[in-house]
Amino acid sequence: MTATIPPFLAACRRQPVPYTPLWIMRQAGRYLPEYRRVRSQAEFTTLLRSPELAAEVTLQPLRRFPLDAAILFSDIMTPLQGMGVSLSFEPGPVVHEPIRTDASVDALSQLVPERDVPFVLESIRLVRAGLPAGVPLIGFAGAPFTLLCYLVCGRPSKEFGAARSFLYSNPAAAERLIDRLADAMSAYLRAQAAAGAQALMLFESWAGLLAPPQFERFALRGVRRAVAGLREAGVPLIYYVNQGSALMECVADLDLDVIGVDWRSPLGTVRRKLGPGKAVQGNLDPAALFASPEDLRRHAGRVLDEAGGAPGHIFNLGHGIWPETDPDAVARLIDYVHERSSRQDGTGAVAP
Ligand code: 1CP
Repeated sequence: MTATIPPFLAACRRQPVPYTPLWIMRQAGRYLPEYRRVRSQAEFTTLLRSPELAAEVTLQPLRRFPLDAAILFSDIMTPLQGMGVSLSFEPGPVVHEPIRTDASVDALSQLVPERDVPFVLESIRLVRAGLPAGVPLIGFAGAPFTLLCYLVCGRPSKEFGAARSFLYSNPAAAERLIDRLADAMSAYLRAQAAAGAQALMLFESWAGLLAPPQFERFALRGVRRAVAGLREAGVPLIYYVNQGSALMECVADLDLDVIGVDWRSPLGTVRRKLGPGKAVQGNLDPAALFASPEDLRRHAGRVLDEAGGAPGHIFNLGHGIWPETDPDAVARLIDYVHERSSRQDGTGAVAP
């Protein structure tokens, strides 16, 4: 007899599942009182660098909710510190010397994960030891273009104008930076899988800033290069493309298993654009968690209906959960998605 594969991993591979698996972007974080308690005792960077604390906050939402996956508590900027970038969190990342010249691109050191970020790998080992067998752990990294946005601008921004103009004013340096970051994130993700991560996710949080030609030239250049060597890790690969509804045709042929999408387009439309070769992850508006219980069920039900019942849907929010969210609303959402999707017969129909 073969061991049953956890629903999250089955859905990543577009295999049938007993119910739609669900996890929540930023499920470990400030909306949980137990996270705020740990955080009141330790700086964010201390949390990131202490395997015991990072493992503890990773596991917190799993103790509270029947989530179908865990995601390592870390930040997309963590490996950049390992490459020699000086930064702080205020609370978003602030890069003390933004990268805008060829010389500063060349000054980035190569990332050797075991040497430069051993605490991340140790956190992964501790989380795996503390997780129930049916709940896989997702490792992650920032996608190269999204990291470039923070490195070039130096701090969070609505438009990331300095990053976008850098792509036009110095495209050669931008490509070199993308390549450096892609190689580093590739090594970083491979090390996470070797330490025990059972799926790997790239966050393209700022994809929506780019028109398709720039997205192809810079963002996808980085993603293709980052994932080129990752298939041998043998784990599903997820690419989250925030505000990417105009970009879905561009990502359909990537060698990846799952595309994560925001809430701005219905999943049915997204799936038609992606074709049958990709699973989808998403896409409830994080603001929907502020609806009445009845309305929340309606909004979540619409996401399930749009996903269509064919294998290959992982329920999630379209972006990170807001710190102001009531954890009880999360509990209701998870129960509803599990219960309602377990009545689907795999063809998209729902039993009465
Ligand atoms: O004060 C605090 O407690 C720090 C707030 C915080 C937290 C809880 C930051 C700073 N990062 C995190 C954790 C984090 N970041 C996780 C944890 C795991 C989980 O999901 O439970 C993950 C996956 C990230 C990834 C991340 N960091 C992304 C990609 C996902 C996304 O939200 O689009 C991005 C863009 C960041 C940058 C960042 N780090 C922190 C903040 C507040 C931000 C966003 C800044 C901005 O708005 O530009």
